[in-house]
Amino acid sequence: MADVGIIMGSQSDWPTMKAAADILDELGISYEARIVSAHRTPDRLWDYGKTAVERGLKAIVAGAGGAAHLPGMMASKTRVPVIGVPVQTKALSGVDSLYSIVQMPRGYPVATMAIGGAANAGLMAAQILALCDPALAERLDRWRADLSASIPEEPIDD
Ligand code: RP5
Repeated sequence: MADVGIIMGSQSDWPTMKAAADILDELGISYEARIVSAHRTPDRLWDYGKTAVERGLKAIVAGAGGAAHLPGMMASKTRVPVIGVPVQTKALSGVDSLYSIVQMPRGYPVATMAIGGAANAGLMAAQILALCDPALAERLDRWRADLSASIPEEPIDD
């Protein structure tokens, strides 16, 4: 059984959303990746949201582009926290996706990441899970310390 669901509106979102999967792999967190479109497969969206709690999902990372209704619709269907990733688009550079995801009405929040911010979505899911998983918390602390240590104090010429 997976702890995190990574869902996206289209196969074309996967190159973006894979960054969330990569982070979860690094941190040893189980996940499933599914194509669930708000517009093209609404029944799949409904079933996914309806069964999310009973299937044991603890966070859902949802990415979509353009008229990006997937994260918000998923948040309306389950109390599992939904982390939204606006996928970059050609016509409007992903601002359309961002606005579609971030402006949720009171009662149904989506934790919205930056445009293309799937890696941070994976980290946010990890931080939620770490609240109740001391071993994961330790791995996450180490991951953050390693990142910090990799930043040089002084810039170098190229
Ligand atoms: C959205 O429309 C998807 O999330 C995707 O970002 C965008 C384009 O989808 P495709 O036409 O590439 O399938 O539903």
